[in-house]
Amino acid sequence: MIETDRPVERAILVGINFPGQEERETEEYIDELSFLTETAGAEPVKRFVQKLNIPDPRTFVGSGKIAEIAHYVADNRIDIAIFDDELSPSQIRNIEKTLGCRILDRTNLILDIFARRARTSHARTQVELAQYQYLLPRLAGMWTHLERQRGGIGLRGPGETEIETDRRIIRDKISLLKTQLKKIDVQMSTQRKNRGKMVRVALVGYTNVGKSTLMNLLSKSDVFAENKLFATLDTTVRKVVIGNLPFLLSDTVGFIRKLPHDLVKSFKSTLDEVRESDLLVHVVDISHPGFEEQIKIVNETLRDLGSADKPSIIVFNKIDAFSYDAKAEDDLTPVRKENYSLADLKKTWMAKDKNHQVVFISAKTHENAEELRKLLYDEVKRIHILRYPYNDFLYNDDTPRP
Ligand SMILES: Nc1nc2c(ncn2[C@@H]2O[C@H](COP(=O)(O)OP(=O)(O)OP(=O)(O)O)[C@@H](O)[C@H]2O)c(=O)[nH]1
Ligand SMILES: [Mg+2]
Repeated sequence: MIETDRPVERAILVGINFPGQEERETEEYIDELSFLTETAGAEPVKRFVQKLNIPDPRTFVGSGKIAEIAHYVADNRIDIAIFDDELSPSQIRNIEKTLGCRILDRTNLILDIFARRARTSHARTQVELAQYQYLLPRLAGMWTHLERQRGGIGLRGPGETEIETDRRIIRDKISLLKTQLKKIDVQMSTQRKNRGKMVRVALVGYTNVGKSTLMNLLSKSDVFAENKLFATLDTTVRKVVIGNLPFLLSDTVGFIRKLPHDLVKSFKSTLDEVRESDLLVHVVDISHPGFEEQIKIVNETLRDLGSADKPSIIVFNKIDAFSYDAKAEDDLTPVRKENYSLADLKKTWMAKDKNHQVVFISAKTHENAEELRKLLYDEVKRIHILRYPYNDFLYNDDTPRP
């Protein structure tokens, strides 16, 4: 892979602190936006947060705030302003006019990262479809932008015509990509059917929680893992054997807060792996301060995929990186989230979630990996017996267990 030596673009981040949202929460959201920005290859230079009930319909943040941001942009050589929510076409137009730099919203940023990360033609086709779908309603705004760059020549009439031409080209492109994806879908579903009688287990979870690292640990394979968001876009499937029991394990794209809807739709065949699996292994990064909200978002996304009711195991990963503020004995202030120790969290989760098996591990140091293997063995065996009651050649009670 050749990286070109473009100077790193300087970005500012803009978010809203909505009613009912703690400041700490908003900070965490902007932290994530900042991580996304770095993953996309730009440098986050400054953050602007405003308390608002709803986003301003014209400029997302209020007019005073946008003027303050405009000053900062002018004084500090800012290339891009990145907004934490999806902007409407007219908001993009208005903000661009005021700030005079490139405007990106969260959706656009995520699409950009997916586009950079897509390696196979399948992933590229899926991302491209989502990108065109995002672009279609926003063409008018882009045209104004081009017009302005040309110093206003071209006037209104011809401009509108060109938008129509562009729209038609993009619509054609969208339907072409959809046809291509349908073909790929058919191929992939045939491939999946040919895998024979094996229980299928899917690793799911928020992005960057350690799914690929866990895949490598369990399958002794070498899947790409790194400390960036969306390191994995394509699904990898490996045969794993625990004790005498083989099953298929798949690693797939991670979820995130406000995952663009078009992206979820166009990643249908990638996510079919999740939809068609027999068991979900929901990986959670317990060292992340927002892990509880991440669990919620993953569960919502699973519900969207129609996979919320599948049997699942919750794996709390990264226990080696977990830290907490131990409270002194004589400290009488109320216990807060950050005062919970790992033992406290274990107790709480096991009590709270009686429907799921829970295990605490480190995919990095392999701590408790055996406990997870044992749990997987039991669950897969249970499902295997339910699904293939007459197929008992895989094990009998004399064979060794892990
Ligand atoms: N400290 C610690 N780091 C871990 C652990 N497991 C994974 N990591 C690190 O977390 C980062 C993300 O790991 P990945 O395995 O790429 O995570 P993923 O869930 O596959 O991420 P995406 O594919 O980007 O959604 C990497 O830098 C890993 O080295 C762990 O148990 N402890
Ligand atoms: Mg991964």
